[in-house]
Amino acid sequence: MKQIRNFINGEFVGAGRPFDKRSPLSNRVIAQVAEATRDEVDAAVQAARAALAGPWGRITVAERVDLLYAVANEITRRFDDFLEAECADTGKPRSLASHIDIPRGASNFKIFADVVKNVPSEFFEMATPDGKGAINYGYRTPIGVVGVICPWNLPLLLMTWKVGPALACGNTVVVKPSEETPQTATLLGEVMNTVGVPRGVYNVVHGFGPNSAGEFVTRHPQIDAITFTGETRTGEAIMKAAATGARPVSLEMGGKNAAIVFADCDFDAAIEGTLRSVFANCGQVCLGTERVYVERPIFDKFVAAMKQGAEGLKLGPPEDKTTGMGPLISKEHQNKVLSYYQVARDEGATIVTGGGVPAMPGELTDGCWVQPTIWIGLPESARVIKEEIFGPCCHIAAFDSEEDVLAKANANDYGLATAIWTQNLSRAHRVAQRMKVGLAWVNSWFLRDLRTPFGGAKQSGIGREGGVHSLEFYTELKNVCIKL
Ligand code: NAD
Ligand code: 6OD
Repeated sequence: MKQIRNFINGEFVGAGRPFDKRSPLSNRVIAQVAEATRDEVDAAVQAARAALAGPWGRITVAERVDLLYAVANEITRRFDDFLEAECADTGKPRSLASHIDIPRGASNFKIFADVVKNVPSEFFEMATPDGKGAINYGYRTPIGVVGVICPWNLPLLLMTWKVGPALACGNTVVVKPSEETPQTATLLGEVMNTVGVPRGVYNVVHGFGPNSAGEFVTRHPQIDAITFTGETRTGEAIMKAAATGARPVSLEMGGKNAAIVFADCDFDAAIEGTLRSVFANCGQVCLGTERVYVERPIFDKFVAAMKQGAEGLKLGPPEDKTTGMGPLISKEHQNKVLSYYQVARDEGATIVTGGGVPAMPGELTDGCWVQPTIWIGLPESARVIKEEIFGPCCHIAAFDSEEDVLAKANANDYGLATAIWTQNLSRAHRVAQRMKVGLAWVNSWFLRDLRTPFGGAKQSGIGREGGVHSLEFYTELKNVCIKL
């Protein structure tokens, strides 16, 4: 049985109780993970503090940048190891992880190395009464030891999305991966050692949230800032923990994203993009679409094409090249998604396709599989239209005007992302600007330029990360005023 340990001060350790990691494909135990004790979390924080005061705090930006490039290159060199670990933990298709998760794991280090190398600081010259003047410049310092709390849906991608900029800015980190996906964060510890990142810069502690490693990290008084991706309710708990000591938080949280499809869209592109945004990663993408609004003249044709696309998705294991969709992450999450499938039936939905558990062969029989599912016919007040499900499902509704669809699409507590499908350029801008979200895609979905701001409005998040925006969170910006 594989043993997965904590990575503290450059060493793999594990004094705590082990817990089981199960495969989403079969529900069989595939590894034992060492749950970090409170003392181990404290040791990780102390190691991170020592590294900050020691070698990591002293190296030049150029040396730091070289190390981050080396990390990225080593991830790429060990691509197959990362791919195998990510697919084992999540059950996601290799075709998906090899295109998105692992390459982004590497590029998240390069982009932020480039940012810190190339972004200049601000400078203001001012007049003074004595006529001699003064100058002001902005000077950035690391914020300190950053607690990084991660989810399970895109484990390496979302963890490095935070660790990359944190390290690029000169901080050290204590990472708490999701209990469901411990492997790639641990593997990254090996990479850090191989390329010579000083001990204590990157630490990993495994475990759960409340009364476990997650809470031990977020409540630790020597954690200077907390960056989190996960459910909104968890983000609220973390914000409360961070209030003690008035520590800054960056929160990337839940979504209930709407796709808006106008009758003038490129129909095939809209279908392809919407199928991807609903079913990619088995619907477990925070940016994914769970509400689809389609202009009435093309509604029936759109629903029929979505049904055909969903029914054409082949469910299967990661290594099968024909697999279009894997399982959900866990039995617990499968039960949650299936409970929403029941809620939709209770609320009177018309089930266009799916709604249950597929029969899977052999060792996949007991895995966390659900059918790709589409509903129509529900009122906007229905729970499956209001609440985040985080599964491969959507409700499709017709709309009659721009005002109509904007009112419906914006009537939600979340505000993460939207995808707008139209060939009318003016309308595209108008609707994108009026959607209350952090990210609006037009004629695409999940097209990412890592220099752009990423984050959510309303209950989907606090703050923006990406490009220079990450500097706002991961550094302390000081103004130096010099009287001449
Ligand atoms: P989750 O909130 O259950 O867990 C996330 C992490 O928080 C895990 O590591 C967990 O152990 C830890 N945790 C839980 N309770 C804690 C506590 N009290 N204190 C400290 N840590 C705690 O989320 P999840 O189920 O892993 O991920 C799915 C959710 O993440 C969905 O809601 C999805 O929308 C959201 N998400 C958002 C984004 C984004 O960028 N906005 C990206 C991916 C996922
Ligand atoms: O692309 C990214 O940088 C990012 N943070 C994606 C988040 C996806 C949510 O599941």
